Order: sequence, then C-alpha cells, then structure tokens
Amino acid sequence: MMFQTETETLPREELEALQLRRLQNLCARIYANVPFYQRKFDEIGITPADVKSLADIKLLPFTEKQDMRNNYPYGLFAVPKENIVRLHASSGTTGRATVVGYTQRDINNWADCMARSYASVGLNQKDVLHIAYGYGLFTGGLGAHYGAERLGAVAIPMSGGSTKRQVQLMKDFGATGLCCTPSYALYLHEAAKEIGIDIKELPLRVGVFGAEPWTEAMRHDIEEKLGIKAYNIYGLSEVMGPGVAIECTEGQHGTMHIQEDQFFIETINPITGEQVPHGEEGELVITTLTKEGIPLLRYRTRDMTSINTTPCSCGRTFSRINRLTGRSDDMLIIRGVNVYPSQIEGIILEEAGTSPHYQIIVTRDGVLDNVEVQVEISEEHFDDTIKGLQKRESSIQKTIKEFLGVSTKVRLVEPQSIPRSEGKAVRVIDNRPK
Ligand code: DLL
Repeated sequence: MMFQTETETLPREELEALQLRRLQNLCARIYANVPFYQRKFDEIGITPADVKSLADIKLLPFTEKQDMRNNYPYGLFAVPKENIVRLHASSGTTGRATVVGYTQRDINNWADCMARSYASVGLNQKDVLHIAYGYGLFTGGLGAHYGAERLGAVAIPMSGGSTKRQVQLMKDFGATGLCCTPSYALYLHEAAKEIGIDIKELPLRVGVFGAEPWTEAMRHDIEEKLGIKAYNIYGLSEVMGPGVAIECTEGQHGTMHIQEDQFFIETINPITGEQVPHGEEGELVITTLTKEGIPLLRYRTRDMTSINTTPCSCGRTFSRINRLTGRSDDMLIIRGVNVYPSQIEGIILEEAGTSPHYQIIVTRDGVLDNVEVQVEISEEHFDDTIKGLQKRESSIQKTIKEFLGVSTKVRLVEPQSIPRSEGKAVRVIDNRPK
C-alpha cells in the first residue's frame, strides 16, 4: 500500500524533471537568503543560473556538520524566525549542537514522508503505534508521531524509559506497530519476560526500527522474539529526521527507498569528494529539495552506503540505498544517541586531575550498549584518596550524562597505563557484535 501513490510511482523522467526544478529553486533561495551559501557560490564563481541539469550538482559546494556548528544557532536558516514553527537539535556540549528549524510546510512534508514510510511497511489507519523513540530535541519521537497522525493511525507518545510499564501499556492498548531503536525492541522483550508477558502473544505485528546500525542477524532475532516483521528506517536530524528512507514489504531486505521527490542523493569518495558510480560504496550526500527552514546543499552525512537503482517490485520508482555499512568519521551511536569521542575528550579535559590519555570501550551487555571511559589520572593526583578518586569519576560521569545524554562508567586508571600508539591514538575500542 502507498500513502501518496502518484508521487511514489512518478515515472523516472518526470521525477528527475521535478528534482531539477526543485534544485534550481533551492539554489536561488539559498543564494538570496543565506550569506554562507552566497559566499560559497561566489568563491567557486558560479551562480544559481549555472545549474542546468541534475548532473551540474557536482559543481556545487558541500555542506558539512562543522558548517552548521560554525553558524550556530540560526546562521544557516533561510527564512525569518517568524516563519519557523519548530526546532530540533542534536545533543552536544553547549554551543556545539546542530540546530535545525522547520517551517509549517517542512513539518507537513516530514509528516508525509513518515506516513509514506509506515504505509511502505504495511501499516495503515487501523494500526495502533507505540512510539518509544525519545520525544524532545531528538527527531525520533515527534517525527514518528506526526507521521502516525498523518496516516490516521493511533499515535501513542510513549518516549523512552519505564520499560516494564511500556510493555504493560503495549498490551493494554493493543499496539500493532512499534517504533523504537532496534536495541530497545530487544530490551522491551526482556522486560516483558520479567513481568510474565509474552510479546509474541500480543497483537503487535510490525516494527519500524532505526536511528542506529543493526544487522540482518539482529533483525532475525527481533522477528523471532517479538513475533513481528521488523523494518529498517533511516534519517538524520540535519536533513529532516526519520523517514528519509525506508524499506518496503516487497524489496530485498536491507534496501531502503529514498523519498526522492524531497531529497537528491549522491555517493562520493569521502577522501576526494568525487562522485562514485551508482552501485559502488561511498559516503551518502543529501540535498534537501523542498526544505525551507534550513535547506542543505550536498550535505555530507558521513554514512557509507551504495545507491541501488534496480526497479523494485513494489512499484515505487524511488531508488534505494543499501544497508549502511558504517561511517566515514568516528561518530559512535550509543543506545541511539550520537556521540563523538571529541565530545567526551572535551569533558575529560575540563576535569581537574586527569590527563588527556583516555580510551572509550564499548561493549554490548545482553541487548544494551555499555560504555566504559578509562581516563588516566594525572601524576600529581595519583596519591588521591579512594574517596577523592571516586568523586572525580562520578563528576565526569555526571557531566557526560548531562551534556551528551548517555550513561557511561568512568574509571580512573594509573598514569601511563593506557597503551600509547605511534600513530593516531586509539580512542575507541568497539567490541559490539558487527
Ligand atoms: O537518528 C533520526 C532517526 C530517528 C532515524 C528514528 C530513524 C529512526 P540523528 O540523531 O541525527 O537522527 O542521527 C542520524 O543516525 O547519520 C546514521 O549514522 C544513524 N542512523 C539513523 N538511522 C539509521 C539506520 C536520527 N537505519 C544518524 N541504520 C545517521 C544505521 C542509522 N544508522
């Protein structure tokens, strides 16, 4: 079933003509309204009128996360603040978050993309959607929520936390769809067992899981344990939120249709910035074709994937991206929260009595990610009392939780005990199953 059949099955030629019109309009808008882009165009010596075909996009400048940070908070917005109706932001230490603003039309387009996504995995108006993505500055909760309402389904705004109670309410409210991170789905299953509920016995039938990498093995595990069909959804707050791409009920597992009337995609070599041919792996670059609040030209997602243009038996003409294979930077996703080692480093360095030698060790304990941060104590504080050390540990732990939103276990270790490396320091040891 499709939510907007006409758009989702547009013949490729018409779709590409629409994309070109929207790209030209985008360039004109950002050149006129965002000094950052005007400067970038001027530096390269091109004007919006030089964009005559979709292939010309390769002449245009990239946008990176750092550009958003440099222009914090509103510098890249393309409309006056009175036209913005909502903000979202990624977690980050003060002043370094990436902030995105939406006009009413942006929110509507997003709700459409999410409603299409639900329909694409077999959900409809009769479904009851238990939404356990976080509500707040994170785009997961509200994105999933507005899409569910747009579809005409029942949206249950659960957000995260109180896991056992969630299971009870899933049962009481008769949830048929579950939206959360794949690891949280497994956690719900464990919590259910503890309170004597078998999720398999509930009417739950479809899961819409994303916001973190997961494997085919994990899909089998979830489908088996929860007795549902599990689907992969992709998105990122910078370009919208969840619903940029989604699997369908017909296509091969792992391939996700991109909402191509809204987004133009390319894959590039992350080192040279050159486009790579469709089918070859590269970094996904997304241009927002309709966004008004904070339109982004050639946004470098840092997500590695390949573009799949083979027609899909579902009838959608939107091309697909294959399962994400990793990132071209060092961002970690811990229980659905994005964390850069440099953010943890910043916090450690502000704490008196520690040295800049640290290591972040990520493991999966049962179904949940665990993070231990080992930090070398500085020589002069080495003879601190145990109480003193514990106080330092919990102070760092608290600051990490407060600024980055992830729980960690901080352990102070002896000076010189973290292995030194001759080249780049090894900051992260990720022992989670791949
Ligand atoms: O995670 C938006 C979202 C919410 C997507 C709910 C899906 C479901 P951010 O917090 O900005 O936004 O994180 C975006 O998460 O660049 C990817 O690295 C990663 N990511 C998102 N979905 C997937 C997925 C939301 N299905 C970053 N598989 C992205 C692998 C994913 N990684």
